[in-house]
Amino acid sequence: MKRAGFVAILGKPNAGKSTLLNALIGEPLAIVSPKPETTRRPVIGILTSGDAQMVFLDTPGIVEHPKFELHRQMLAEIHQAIEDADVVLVLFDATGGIADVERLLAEPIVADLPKSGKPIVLVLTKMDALDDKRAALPIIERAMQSGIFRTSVAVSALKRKFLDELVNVIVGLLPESEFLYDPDELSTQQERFFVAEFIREQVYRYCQQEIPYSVEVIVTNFDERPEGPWYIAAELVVERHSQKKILIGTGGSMIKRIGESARERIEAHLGVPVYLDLRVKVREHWRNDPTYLRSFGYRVKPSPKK
Ligand SMILES: Nc1nc2c(ncn2[C@@H]2O[C@H](COP(=O)(O)OP(=O)(O)OP(=O)(O)O)[C@@H](O)[C@H]2O)c(=O)[nH]1
Ligand SMILES: [Mg+2]
Repeated sequence: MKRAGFVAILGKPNAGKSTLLNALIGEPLAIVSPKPETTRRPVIGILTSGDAQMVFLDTPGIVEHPKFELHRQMLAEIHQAIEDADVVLVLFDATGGIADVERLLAEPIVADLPKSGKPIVLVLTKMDALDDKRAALPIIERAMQSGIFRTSVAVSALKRKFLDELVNVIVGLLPESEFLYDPDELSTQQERFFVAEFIREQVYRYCQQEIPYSVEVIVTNFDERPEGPWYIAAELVVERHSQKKILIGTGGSMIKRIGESARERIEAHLGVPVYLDLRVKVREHWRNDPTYLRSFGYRVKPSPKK
């Protein structure tokens, strides 16, 4: 008997959702950063193990106070992932305290999860960062009191600890089904998407303050040349001219550093040499502009007529 289904990974920004997705599928597919609000669009990662196939949906973090249209779009993606899911994982950083878990439980998205009728699993992550593992117990106890969760599992995605236990729990909750995708597939998303994400990852790595949050990456050319390196061109879109200056850096030093690191990451992923051509463009206040967001591929609904 085979089992298969979609598994949404939810949680606050920085909880470790993308790291968990990568650890589960064994490939650094989703971008990761110590800065919050890294993931903006769901990342799909497929794990086929024995008679079970799990299609994981890594989602953007649940932002407490949405400030931009982009944030509202990220929240819409979370709702969509819950709708698509057969099983929902809610991640909590085990180094957080009781007050943090209370805040997570009070989030409307989390509090409303039981209405979905889907099995919800609490996943305590970053257990490696706890000196005293017993500190996790009151957190689990408080979360389980809410009645939201079917069960709980404590893991470390970084150290790949207790992931088999988590997978066993998930498999037990999946519906009986034939596999949804080819067992050799890791994702269903286009390489263009991952390339844009890998570039954005380096912006999060090298740039500070508001710059990473103000950058969107658009792949404008993806030429799989039969000979020589593949030619990939991308635009880094910022909100202001001052940000463009910082992103380019003195004598182009910053954009060069981002480009070199991103190229290495892209080459490792695609397995071919790549020529990466980056340009910086200004699109004022794109994070709050539905037209820009739509042109960047976000599924923004038209605003209601005033
Ligand atoms: N010690 C430790 N750190 C972890 C673990 N999992 C993730 N991290 C770190 O936590 C930070 C955030 O990880 P991400 O995977 O980007 O978190 P996320 O929930 O996807 O964040 P957003 O996409 O911003 O919502 C990174 O610095 C990770 O290295 C873990 O199991 N142990
Ligand atoms: Mg993420």
